This record gives sequence, structure tokens and C-alpha cells, in this order.
Amino acid sequence: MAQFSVSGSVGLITLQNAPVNALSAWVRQGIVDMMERALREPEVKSVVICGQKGTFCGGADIKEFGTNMTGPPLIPMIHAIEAAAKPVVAAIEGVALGGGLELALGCHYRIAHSKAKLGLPEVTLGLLPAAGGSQRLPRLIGVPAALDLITTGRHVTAAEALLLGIVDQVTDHNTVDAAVKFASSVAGQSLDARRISTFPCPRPADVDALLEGAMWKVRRIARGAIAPVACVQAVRAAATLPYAQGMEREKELMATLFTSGQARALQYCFFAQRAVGRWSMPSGDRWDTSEPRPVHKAAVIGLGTMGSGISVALVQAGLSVVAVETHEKQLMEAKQAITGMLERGAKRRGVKPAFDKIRYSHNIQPLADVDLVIEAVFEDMALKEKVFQQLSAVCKPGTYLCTNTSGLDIDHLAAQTRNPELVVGMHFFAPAHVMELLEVVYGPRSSPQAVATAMQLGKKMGKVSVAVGNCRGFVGNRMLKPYLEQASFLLEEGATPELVDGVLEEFGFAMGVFRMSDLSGLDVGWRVRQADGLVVPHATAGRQARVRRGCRYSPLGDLLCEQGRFGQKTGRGWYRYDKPGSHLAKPDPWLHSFLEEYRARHGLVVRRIDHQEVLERCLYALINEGFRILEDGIAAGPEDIDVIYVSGYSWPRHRGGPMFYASIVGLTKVLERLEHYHRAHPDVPNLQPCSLLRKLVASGSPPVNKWREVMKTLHSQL
Ligand code: 3H9
Repeated sequence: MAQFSVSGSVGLITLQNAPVNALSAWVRQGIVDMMERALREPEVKSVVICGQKGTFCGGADIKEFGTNMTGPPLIPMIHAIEAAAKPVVAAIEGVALGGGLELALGCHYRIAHSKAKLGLPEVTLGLLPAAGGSQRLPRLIGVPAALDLITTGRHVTAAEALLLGIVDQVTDHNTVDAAVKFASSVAGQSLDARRISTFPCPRPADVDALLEGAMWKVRRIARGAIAPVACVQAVRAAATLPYAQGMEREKELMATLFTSGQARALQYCFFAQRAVGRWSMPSGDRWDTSEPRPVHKAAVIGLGTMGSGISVALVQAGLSVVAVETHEKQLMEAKQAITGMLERGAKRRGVKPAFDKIRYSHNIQPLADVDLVIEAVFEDMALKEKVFQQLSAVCKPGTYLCTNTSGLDIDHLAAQTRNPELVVGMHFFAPAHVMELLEVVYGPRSSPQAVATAMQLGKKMGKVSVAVGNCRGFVGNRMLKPYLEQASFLLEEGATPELVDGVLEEFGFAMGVFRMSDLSGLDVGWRVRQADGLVVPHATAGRQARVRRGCRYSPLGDLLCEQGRFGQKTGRGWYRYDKPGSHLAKPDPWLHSFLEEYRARHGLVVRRIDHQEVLERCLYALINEGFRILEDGIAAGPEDIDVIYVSGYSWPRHRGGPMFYASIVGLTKVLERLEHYHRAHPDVPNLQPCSLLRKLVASGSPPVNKWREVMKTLHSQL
């Protein structure tokens, strides 16, 4: 709702809808009623709109979307504010986002607190600012700046908003008091020059080229998302049409977006991300309710790429860090790399680099007083065992011992220590100071407080933290394995890396599976397979070359590694690169002949493989493993898997994550196609549909938010 009070001659309308004062039906009704009252009452000469508890407004109520919306619509409400005969001032504290900023743009003046954030993030929800935002913002700040804000959805600080001309004043003091004072100073003044909808849109001479450039750019980076394209079209309308016609265009474009599957997927992602972060709900709905312990001082052991990135992320989160590397040369290189990353990060954020927060050491002795350690040494169990034994002896009682392993057994490492309950996994993704995903892995003996502390630390580091159970590869990498394997089988059967990658990139992945493998290095998986005894020297393998443990196995990746083709770093992999380290993947005639020879040697008959088969085999094998993960109780729900894939594996957000995607495609269809491929390739692993998928189909294929009810009947480790 909205509350009304009067301060001198100023009417104060306060939005009251915790936690973000979203514009739900009753809030809109409150604003309409209170505005009418303010305009009616003769002693009120001007009006201030603010939000309760230091937050102006987080925009339209996203929970209302897709429901039968009631209450006054937003657009006429904002128009009525703009048309008011008394000055209306928005007092912006906390956030003014989406509909919240659109409400502020309908006001005649805007005063923001210096810590406020403003923006039009609708594009991230598959929408556009359709309460006049796409038409008013370009009129206020010009086409280029409006395009930037509307197509990216980025939030700006109050200082940038002032510079751009979005707000009229910024204050460090009480914003509502400042706004009331300001409102009384402008009472009675003409508002002709304050109604943004009446402004002509400032048009640069090259506006057409500018809009075309913007369209080209969003199409290139949108990976098939339609909202950024609609945002450019809406700004084009602002730049080329009178306001009323522009509003019509905004409405048309919004109508298409609003009911699209992409908007549904993106809004699902918004809520899923919040749900997995709320892993310790007091209701006990999720697995734990433990209080995290504060972490002020942390240590990182092993300063390779991962350890260096983790150290930077910890320093940037304000922690004191001891960074340990036993090899002199590696320590020197890491110091240089970390200094560079801290410098660049500080420059981007407009602050001083916190070099004094990090201390380097050759040994673990200075770790005696740290609250938490993250081990990031080479992925070798024997080495990690030793590190955990040493840590357990050196660190003070109660220090949490975390490992950044990407798939080794957490419980085995915990067993090396005196207090296994203090051991958890913190699986970061490279580069660790940039990638937002963190898998927090709890072993059977990890204490709830250890997990709570790792989750809280992840949040402090700005990560999307997801608690997952302990199994080979955890959630993300475990699902990746069948995806990579299917891609390799497809090559054996007649596909090329270009075909497979093309299909996956068209689906929306930033990179296809082969390009991605080249980037991360083919040798990483090769070493793991070697340790698992799966790599057999090809020359001596004979008939067994394509079989391991009774299942079909594709040794293609191993064969490339045997030839020193590790991907980008060696200039050769599934593609060729002009020089080692270069990023531009080019089709490699050598690889094509190698595949032909390989197929001939093994008597494989080449078939024409179409796009549908590539997509279905790669994605459905991955999804099938997701169902197994749910069945095993390794992820708490489908949302957890989806957040992991969207945040860490470049799954296109506008498709909502693999489990959401499966529910949209239809579980019956996923099951049917897996059965089809399993029949066609009975010896290929991971195509046999798992029992949870069958069970869900038998239960009538409920929507993704109802899967838990079916899963409840299954065993859970959580
Ligand atoms: C729009 O405005 C369309 C219009 O242009 C046109 C219409 C015609 N609605 O993130 P948090 C909930 S589209 C409903 O954890 P923080 C959120 O789910 C909207 N609920 O807090 C969570 O609930 P729970 C454009 C919302 O402090 C709780 O509030 N606006 C909304 O880290 C706390 O959220 C946006 O895209 C909402 N609009 O961050 C802004 N917003 O406790 C979306 C939040 O049950 N919101 N909730 O899990 C945000 O970006 C962040 O929530 C915000 C606060 C920065 C505001």
C-alpha cells in the first residue's frame, strides 16, 4: 500500500511493500488514491514520493506476472503523476529499478541518495521497460546512453545517474528530508519544462547508424534472446516517433515479450537464484538452518590460475588473505598476476587496490590463526591428502578447511584431518575472480555450520553459491561428462566439430562443446581418464580401442592428446589456431582426415547427422544425468541444477537451465527421444532414461516447480 502524510505544505506518499516496495496491485491503488488526495487538498502545494525502510522501489511485482493482474495499470498511473498540476519529487533511496525508475521518470524531479542504484533491468527478465521507460529515458538522457542502460539492464550509481541527467540532485543526508525541502522550494513553479514525455528526443545526426550498430551488437551477444532486440526497437521508436506513437510501439513489443517462453524462463531463473541462495530457510524446508561463522582472515594454498583468482576474489570481498605457494618461480609469477588482477579490478570499481590485504608465504606456518583455508593445489589426491594432514596439524582448532577440487571425494580428504566436520568443498570456476558460480560441496561428515560458513563467504565474494552433495564431479561436471561423451560419439558416427558446435551455439551456448574443450585444455580430462585407467595406448589397443568396462568408449580426445593437441594452448586441438594461445578457432583439414581414417580403421559407417540429433543427444544425455543427480539427492531440486548451469556453464539463461528446458520441451518427449536413441545405440552410455524421469512422466509430467513432490518419495542425502 501507500501511506500519506503532510509535512508543512508537502504531501508525502510512502510506498509500503516490503522488502523492495514492488508495485503490486494494492501499491498501485495506494499511489493512485494518495495522488488524488494530494492534488485535492489545498494545503498541499507539492508532493514527494518515497519508499519505506530506505528503498524507493524495485519495480513491477514480478510475482504478479502470469497471474490475473488486477488493480490500476502502471502506465496511466505514471501519466497522471506527470500530468499533475503540483510538483512531484521522487526521493530515491536504495534502489529505483524497472517500474520503480519509470515511476521516478514520471515525477517532475528526482533526488537520490549517494548510495542509491538506478536502472531498467527488465531486459534481464525477458521484458522491456514498458511503463514508458523506453520512451522517457531516451528523451531525458539521449539515445546512446538510454540504449546502453535499457539493452544491458545495468544498474548505475547515483553519481553516474547525476552525470547522465537521470537525477537532479544527489545527497549524502536524509533523502526524504532533502526531497521535502526541495519540493517546498519549487511549489507553484511552472512544470511545463519538467514533463519528460513532452521533451523532443535528442537525436544525434547519425541516429540510424547508431541504432543499426546497437542492433548488430545486441544480436551478436544476445545468443538468441529476443528482449534485447525488442529494447533496441523500442528506443528506435522513441528516437523516430512522437511520444504517443512510441508508447503504442512499446506496448506492442511488450505484448510479444510478456507471453514469450523466454520471459518465463528468465523470470524462473530470477526466483531460482534466490531460492538456492536461501538454502537455510528457518522453516527447515531446505536442509539446514545453521548460522554461519564470520570469516575475517582466510588462506589460499596453491597459486596456480585457480588459487590466484580465488585470492583476488577474497581480497576484493574485504578479507585478509595469506597466499601460500611452495614453488619459488610459481610464487613470483602468481604475485605478479594477482597484483595485476587487483589493480585492474580496483580501477574498474574506482577504488584503490587493497595490496595490504594479501600476504605471501612459501609455507603453511602463517596459517595458524586463519579462520578458513581454501586448498587449490594440483588436482591430485595424494598431494591433497598431504596438504589436508598438514593443515589439520597447523591451523587453530575450528579453522574451516575447504578444497577447490573439481570432483575428488570430499569425504576422503576430510578423513585426513582431526576434525572432518570442518571440511567442505568450495568449487570455484575459472577465472575464479570473474565467474559467478560456486558449488559448495558437503561431505557426509561436513557440519551444517561449515557449509553455512562457506555459503555465506561465497555470497560475500559476490558468488551465486549452490550447496551440492558429494559425488564424482558434483553437479556441474558430473552432468558435463555425458554431454562431452555424446559429442565425441557423434564425431565417430559422421559429425564434425564445426557441425556440433554450430548447433549448440545456435541453441545459445557461448561456445560449442569442442571449442570449449579447446579453451579449457584437452589434457585436463585426459589426465583424469588416465588416472581412472581408461586411457589405453591406441596402437596396442586393438579391438578394445572403443570399449571400456563393457561400455562403448570414444578415445578420440585421448588420441588428440597423444599427439600433443591440447587445444588453444598448443595451437591445435579439435580446431587449429594461428599460434598457441590464440582464440580464433579454425576448421582443421588434418582433423577431418584424422576422423576419416579413424572411422575407416574401426569400420564405422558414416551417416548424415542432422541438427536435431546433435541437440537431442547432447542435451538430453546431460538432462538425463540431471535427473539421476536429483534421484541420488545430490542437488536439492531442479532449480539448483539450473542455477549451476546458467551461472557456470554458459547455458543460455533465456532457456532457463537444463531441467526447466526439459519441462518446457515436455518430459514425455525427452523420455521418448532418449528411448529412441538408446534403442538405436544400445552400447552408448547415458542414453538409457533414468527412473526419476520415468516416474515424473508416469505422474503426468508435472511442471518443474512440482517435481519436488514426486522427489520427496525418493531417498535424499540432503
Ligand atoms: C518491471 O518493472 C516491468 C515494468 O517495466 C513494466 C510493467 C508494465 N517483484 O534480490 P533479493 C523479492 S519488471 C517481486 O534477495 P537484494 C525477491 O524475490 C521488474 N519480488 O534482495 C526476494 O524475495 P524472497 C524490474 C521481488 O537486496 C526479495 O524480494 N525490476 C522483486 O539482494 C529480496 O530480493 C527488477 O528487475 C520484484 N520486482 O536485491 C528488480 N524484486 O525473499 C528485481 C525483488 O521471497 N530485483 N523481489 O526470495 C532485484 O534486482 C533485487 O531484488 C534488488 C534487491 C536489487 C531490488
